[in-house]
Amino acid sequence: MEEITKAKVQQFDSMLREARCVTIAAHVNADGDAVGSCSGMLHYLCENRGLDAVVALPDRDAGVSSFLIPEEDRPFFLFHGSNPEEAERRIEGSDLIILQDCNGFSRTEGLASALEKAPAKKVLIDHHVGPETESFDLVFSTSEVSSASELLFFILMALPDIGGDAGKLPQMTGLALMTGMTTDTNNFANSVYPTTFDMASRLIAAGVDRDSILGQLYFSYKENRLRLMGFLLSKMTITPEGVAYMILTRRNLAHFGISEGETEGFVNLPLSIKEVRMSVFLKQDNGCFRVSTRSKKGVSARKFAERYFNGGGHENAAGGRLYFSDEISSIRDVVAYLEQSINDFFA
Ligand SMILES: [Mn+2]
Repeated sequence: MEEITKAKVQQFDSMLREARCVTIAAHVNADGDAVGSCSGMLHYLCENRGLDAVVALPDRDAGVSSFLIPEEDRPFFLFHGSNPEEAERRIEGSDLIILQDCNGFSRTEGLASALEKAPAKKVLIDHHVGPETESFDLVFSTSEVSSASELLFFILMALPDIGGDAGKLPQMTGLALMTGMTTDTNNFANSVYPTTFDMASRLIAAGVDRDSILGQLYFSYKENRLRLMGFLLSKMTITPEGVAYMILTRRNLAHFGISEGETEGFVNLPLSIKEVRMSVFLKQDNGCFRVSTRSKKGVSARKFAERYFNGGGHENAAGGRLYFSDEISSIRDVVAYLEQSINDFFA
């Protein structure tokens, strides 16, 4: 992988050798890749390097990715959303900060100012476009990988103590990185590169139990999650431009007794329809709707999210927000804005 040069690996290795107190962070609304890459790094730093390392996330908890945090790991995960002082104190006292799965500190919301101000050395490991390189001492960034977990896997492989032997990774690191890659590729359905299969193959050879990961990710849902999915699909709108959209309100969630994090993946469903070129999923949040966009080749979900929803992301998988305002104050207004945006985008 071109991004992982000898010089950068050496620099990272010496940063780890000099570090005493490390904090690993990732983006808000942490997904499988964010939690997976953080847990993967955490176990490597603690078990193979003997470092004092913790993960700090902006959220209240790890939501659907909680299975990646077994009981004994909980003390090593700080959630700013539920205990801001603890997370901020830790960041202030760190001498190395590693940010993963986002292109800059602004994506860490509540953690951002503490991370920016911290006197620590800073490393970025990410697969999104537009890394904020000026905020970091060392940057590993390429969008030619499936996930931050995959990029981290190959960085670890290049470190002298691992020497390309995935068998030398802590067991939990292998499991966590495989999980992050699996969720970001939607189980090998998108953003898959030759290196992605290489990583999977080497981790399986090293004993990672993929069946148990798939069991946790895809065969452990609540009945009502599927019923909510059915409800939303039955109300889905498909525009003449081939854009499918679904709107999830707080009331829907309450009615089905489902948490917002459990609707992860819903946005992908409409793409199974031949005529659908892009899918847009809106979820009601505090004072806004969170917007997810997914597209097929030839349509840019990223541009759509950037242009109309203050967002960004990957070419075919992006997101943003639609804030309530004087003009947009009801679901009807949201639908009108969305329809108009779609019209404008394909005009
Ligand atoms: Mn990711």
